[in-house]
Amino acid sequence: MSLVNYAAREITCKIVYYGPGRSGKTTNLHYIYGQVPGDRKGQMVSLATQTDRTLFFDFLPLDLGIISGFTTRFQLYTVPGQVYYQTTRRLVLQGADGVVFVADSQARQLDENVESMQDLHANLAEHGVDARTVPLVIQYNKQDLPADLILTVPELEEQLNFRGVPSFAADALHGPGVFETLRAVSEQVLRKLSTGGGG
Ligand SMILES: Nc1nc2c(ncn2[C@@H]2O[C@H](COP(=O)(O)OP(=O)(O)OP(=O)(O)O)[C@@H](O)[C@H]2O)c(=O)[nH]1
Ligand SMILES: [Mg+2]
Repeated sequence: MSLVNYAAREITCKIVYYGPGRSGKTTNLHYIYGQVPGDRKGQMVSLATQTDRTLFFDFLPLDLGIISGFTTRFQLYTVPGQVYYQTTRRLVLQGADGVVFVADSQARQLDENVESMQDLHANLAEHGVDARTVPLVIQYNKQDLPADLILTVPELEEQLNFRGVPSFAADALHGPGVFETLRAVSEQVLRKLSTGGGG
């Protein structure tokens, strides 16, 4: 739920990176954190297990500067992808203004991607949100892996992109696709806000 403070002319939006375990959600935030200048970001908070799996969530506040006269801030979150953390995922998703679905392009992860996409829609419904109205962008991550291990973008589109939302091939480890994805979801969120669809 975006917070709009008209008196202070400030907008704060929540973007949630969703997807199956090990698809690269935390890696996206690390890459963004590493690229954004110090005066544009707050401290990144990661709550992870010793083996780097997200335990609760990651959090990264970003300052986008002034847009249409409003100081605009985005708060990026990741959910823990492991099936076990269903309750946490639902909590972190609550109040999201936009969602990035990070898919793992590896062929053997196809079922996990499909399940996670269904899980996303079930959890949005649980919050009483019509999934078709939530700004959503899909990222096909790990496209840097050898071609025999991964599905092509058209193959992934057919399995995952029923709404025909914007989608991007990515290699979150090295950067390609990371900011394209963030920009696309940001634009959708701000467009929805400016047309009065924000809550
Ligand atoms: N080759 C390659 N590896 C990646 C890419 N993105 C992430 N990885 C690796 O995949 C593993 C999992 O990445 P994470 O970012 O921790 O995955 P996650 O989605 O946050 O996982 P959970 O927190 O368990 O849900 C790590 O070893 C990353 O280095 C990518 O684009 N290409
Ligand atoms: Mg993680």
